Order: sequence, then structure tokens, then C-alpha cells
Amino acid sequence: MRVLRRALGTLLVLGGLGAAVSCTAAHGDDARPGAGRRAALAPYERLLPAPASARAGGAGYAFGPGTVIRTGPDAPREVRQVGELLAEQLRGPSGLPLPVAQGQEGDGIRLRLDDAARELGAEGYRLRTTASGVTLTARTPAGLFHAGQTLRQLLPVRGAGVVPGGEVTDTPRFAYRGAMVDVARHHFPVEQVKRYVDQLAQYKINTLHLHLTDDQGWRIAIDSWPRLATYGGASEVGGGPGGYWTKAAYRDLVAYAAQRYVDVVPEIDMPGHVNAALASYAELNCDGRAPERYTGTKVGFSSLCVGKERTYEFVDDVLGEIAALTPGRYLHIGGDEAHSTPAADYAAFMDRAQAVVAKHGKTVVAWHQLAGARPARGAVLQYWGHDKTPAADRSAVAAAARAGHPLILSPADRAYLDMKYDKATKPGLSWAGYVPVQRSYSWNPGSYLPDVPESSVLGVEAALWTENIATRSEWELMAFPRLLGLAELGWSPAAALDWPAYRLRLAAQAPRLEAQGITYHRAPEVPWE
Ligand code: IFG
Repeated sequence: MRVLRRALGTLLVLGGLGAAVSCTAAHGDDARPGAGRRAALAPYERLLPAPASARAGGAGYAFGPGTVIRTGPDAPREVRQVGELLAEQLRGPSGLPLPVAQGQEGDGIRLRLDDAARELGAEGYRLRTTASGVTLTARTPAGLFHAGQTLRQLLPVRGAGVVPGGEVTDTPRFAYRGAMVDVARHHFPVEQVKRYVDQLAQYKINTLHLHLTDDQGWRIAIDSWPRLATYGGASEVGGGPGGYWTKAAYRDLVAYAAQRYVDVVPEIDMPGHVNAALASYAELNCDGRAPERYTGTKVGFSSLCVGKERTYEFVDDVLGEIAALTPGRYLHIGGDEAHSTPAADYAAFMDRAQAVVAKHGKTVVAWHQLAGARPARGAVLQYWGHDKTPAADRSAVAAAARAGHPLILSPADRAYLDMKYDKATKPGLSWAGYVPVQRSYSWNPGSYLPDVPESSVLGVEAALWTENIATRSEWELMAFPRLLGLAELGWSPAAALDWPAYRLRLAAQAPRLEAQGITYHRAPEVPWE
């Protein structure tokens, strides 16, 4: 049945009919939702995140041993790099040589910058497939990279094949499409984060927020305060050895992410969530005594000493070194759960910490609790409330948005990837409730917060906290497939956000996730292929 459907599918697409091949397979008494009627999506209808517009039609391109990736005779170095990276991404699954050449003439996959294509903006692209090849056009190398990720999904998961004739014209809805990973509660090697960057970039997520410090660990070397990493990094939740990244390793990760058009936003969480720093330096404590390192999972018990000048030397030194490692514009200073810092002290501290960020040429991002203090001009607030968040908190955030502060939306009961899917989920937490795949997808960032217009929403971010996530498979089980839904919420037009259609497109990603060895939750609400 499947072979017949695929052959039928290819014939239709090749013939330019491009219609979605749908056949009602008799599934007998299969009770799974959606099992009764399996629509085999046509290639241009299975793209995720859904593009702004896609149309199948015309003859397809035979992607095979003769395919050349062409970047154009006078292509800038960055375009050649996009071509090389795309070739690398395609060679593995296809097993094809895919040389990269500069000449534009001839069949193949052509990458073309077109500054006149203003409608494509900073990250958009056009992808056009005819018998002679696939032409990727964009105003920027980032757009060409995103076009390449779409092309990957028009190719078979393995081997050579026909890219069906058609055209995609695509631009993102939100500028900030993020994923956060907490490397403080549990230490993870840079290699694991690089693998995550590959996965994020495949679905056009363009920001990696690294939660580098917390009560249980300090994960980045700071030259002027070496014990932060060497002592404060030598533990983690559960009492494991922990670890930390050298600056060289961190720079390598930042460069790796930049090659995939993923900006890194480092977070130094303050004034709360600082036990690792306090344990490393007695002088940071108001009473001059360093607490023990902490390996539990409580929150809100630690605070920097707001009244001590040494604290601000620490803040300046640390944020200065982190800013120097950060090519991107944002520096996240946390600000959440400062339950041991009196409100007036919190506001005074955040005033000074924000001034330090500005001094080092960066823009502040902070958790939305900053709305209760004095957010600096241009400061971005990251909202992590949920359906039970008090109206007062929401209105403080709405007021900050009205005052011009852009918002990143990370609702804990939608976008927190550490929330269990259901009671059977082993890793993760459930303080914000269970978050099944459908719930994680079924919200509209443009109208999610009352009194907050879409124009105030910078974007969305999926956050993976790691109190009880310690391995790659636990990480991937929690992140996939909900990350794909959040990638779509960040990229696709509001009109495309439709669970009945999305669930079929998500199901079609399974062979790709499996080919990449990604552990994922086979949610019952998705008709997995
Ligand atoms: N809230 C804490 C995190 C983490 C999380 C786990 C924020 C901003 C609960 N703060 O989310 O440190 O403990 O789900």
C-alpha cells in the first residue's frame, strides 16, 4: 500500500498535478485518532514550519549524482559558506558527492543573493524548482540558509530523488525564535549543545539562550573570578561532578551556531539563583561566609548582597567578560525568583545591573519579574507565566509592553519543554501542569497576552530546564516533538496555525527525526507515519 501510494504520489507531482495524494486506507478497527483516514501529504504541503506560501507544479528536478551546488561567480564568502554547509547537510542523507561550484550556469541547486527582493526581508527566501534545478533566492545569507533547510524537506530522507516542481516564497512572522537550555542544573558538554543547534536550525529557530549559571552550578569560565567555574562548576543537581566550559569551547559553540544563523544569548541569572557564585567566593556574601554548594532543586533561597560594592565589581567583571564572548545584541541577566531579595533591593540591583549591560554595549533581556522594577530603555522581557498567573502580573507585563518593552513569550504551560507530557512521562516536572504536544502548539503568540498587541511580541522561546534531565535521550524526549510546534509558532503565518493540519505535517517529520537518531515522544494525538 505504502509503495503504491508513494509511486502514485510521485506520478502526480511529476505530472505537475501536485495534488495532495490522499487515499483512505482501510485500517479496519484501528482506534487511534486519525488512523481511519490517512492523507499522504504532497511534498510542498508537509513543510514544517509551514511557509508563508507554497505551490506545487511543473516538472521536478532529479536530484542525483550529477547535482552541483552553485553559488555564483562573484558570490560573497558567506554565500559560499552557506553552500558548503548545505552540501554537508545533504551529502550524509543522500550519499551523493554534491560538489560546490561558483559558476551559476548549468543544472543543480543555485544559491542567489538578490538585494532587490525587498519583500524577502532579513531572513526570507524564495525557492523555485524546475526540471533544470532548484534556485534559492534571498536578500541575505541567512535567507539562503533557511531556503536550504526547506529544500532538505523536499528531498527524500535518504538517497537521491525528485524535488517536485513548485515554488515557495517565505518570510518569518517573528524575529526572535528561540530555544533555551539550562546547562546549570545539569552540566552538558558543548558537543551536545552543538547537536541541538543543528536540530534548531533545521526548523529555522534562530536563537539559543544558554542558562549558564544557577544555584547548582556555574558553567562558564570567568578569568577575573576563576573559582566560579573551577569550584562553583564542580557540582550539579544530584551531586554529580558537574563541569564547565572554557572560553575557547564557548567561542567555538558561538561560532558553530553563527554558521547556522543561530544567535547565542547568554544568561547570568541575578540577583537570585546565585548559590554557586556565593559558594565560590565568601566575599560575595553579606556575612562574609560562603555557603556549601547546593545539589537540590529548591529555588528562591539565594541572593547577591545588594548592599556590598564588591557585588557590583563582580557584576561588572562577569558581564564584561560575557559581553566580550557575545557577538549578538542580547545579554540576559535573569531576575527571576529573587525571593530572598527585598523588592526595593531587587529594583536597586537591577538598575545597576542593567546599566552595566548597557556599558558593555548589549541590550538587556530579563525574566518578566523585571516589569515590577524599572526596566531600562529597550530592555526585553521574557514572559514565563501560565494560565494561573495572577492578573496583576499579566497587567504589569502589559504595562511594560505599552511602555515600549518588547516581549519574548515562553508560557510555562505551553513552551516549557521540561513539563511532562502526561503522568507517564519519566523526566521533567509538572508544576505548570502536563503539556501534551497539542497543548504546546495550540496558542497564538500574537494574541496570547491580554492587552498586548502582536507588535509588542518580539517572538517565542522554548525553554528546557534540567533539574531532572541529565542525559541526551531525556533532553530529546522532552524537546521533540514540542520544539517543532514552537518553531512553527515563531515562523509561520497565524493563518497556518491549525492543529488538524499541523498534526499531519508533524507526523510526516517522524522519518526525518528517526534518520537523525533523535529520540522523540510518539504522542498519541499525532498520526505518526
Ligand atoms: N522556574 C525557574 C527555573 C526552573 C523552572 C523549572 C524560571 C524563569 C521553574 N525560573 O522558569 O529556574 O526551576 O520548570
